[in-house]
Amino acid sequence: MLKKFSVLLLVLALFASACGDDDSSGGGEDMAADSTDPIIIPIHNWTSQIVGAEIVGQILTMAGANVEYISSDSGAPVYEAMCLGDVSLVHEVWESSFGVPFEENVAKGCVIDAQTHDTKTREEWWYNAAAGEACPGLPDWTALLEADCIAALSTPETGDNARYLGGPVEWQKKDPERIAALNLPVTVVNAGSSDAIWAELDSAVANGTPIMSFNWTPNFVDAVYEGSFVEFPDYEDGCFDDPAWGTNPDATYACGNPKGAYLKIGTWEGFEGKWPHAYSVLTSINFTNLDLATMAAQGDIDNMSVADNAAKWLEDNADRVAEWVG
Ligand code: TMO
Repeated sequence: MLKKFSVLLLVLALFASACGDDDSSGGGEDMAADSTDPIIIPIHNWTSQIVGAEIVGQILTMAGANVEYISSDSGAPVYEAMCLGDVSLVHEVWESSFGVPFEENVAKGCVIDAQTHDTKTREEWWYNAAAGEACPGLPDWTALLEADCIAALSTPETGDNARYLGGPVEWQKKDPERIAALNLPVTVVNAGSSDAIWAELDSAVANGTPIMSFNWTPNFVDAVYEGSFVEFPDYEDGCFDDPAWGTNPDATYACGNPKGAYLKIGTWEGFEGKWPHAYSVLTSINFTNLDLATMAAQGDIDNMSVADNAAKWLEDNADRVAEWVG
């Protein structure tokens, strides 16, 4: 009797351990069932990410997962939260903005480099057509050393310096470092939101005023406004961390941001163990440049709501989504 009982216990113990977490919804046959705990998806502050978060959440829901959203800083804090398991994934890890905190936490082991999208990204200073006319040397960055160009880009706020409208500080651009390294007569003014950048861009273009602001690709801007990225010295290994690199032997960041940079999906280290099926679906998701540009354009040009934007993208890409969901 005692022996029979302990065999039963042993069987139960094996069953429990094969099912993973005790809060798992696993039934008798489905030993690898995902936990019913919600997968926590962060919402950041630019359109493709906000719409993509809704799309990723709906794809994981189709795969049987429960999802929950939280608003989250997109810089180092979201990777720290992911390390603690408080955020389950980031589906738009932009190399140029977030590569450093992402890779630091991957190196610690608490964040997983789960998937690399086909999307190739660039985040850089950008100028409109009027700035191009005022600064004929652009896109080459040395145009920003010319007095006429600087005067055309200066405002009362920036005095004798040109004004550069940067993104929100949480996007972690090294603009002050670059300005110091290249000795540029430029003052950074950080916008409070992406919408604030687009509003200024729109009125500058409407008024024919030169403007230099942060922009990135893939985005909607190319489809609406004439303009180009400033070409700084090409990014190479060492530029961001080795002062000896580049024209200024005493400073890092004497270069542009990487071109053709990655866009990745990162997850909490416990994601795959807790939601193995959702993990395999998540890591089959692969956004292209056109996907992100479309999400951005549907939101920022067509003014679609996040819900309508995501629904349209999911409908237009139903075959790919069905393949990802399996
Ligand atoms: C991370 N971002 C796309 C806003 O540059």
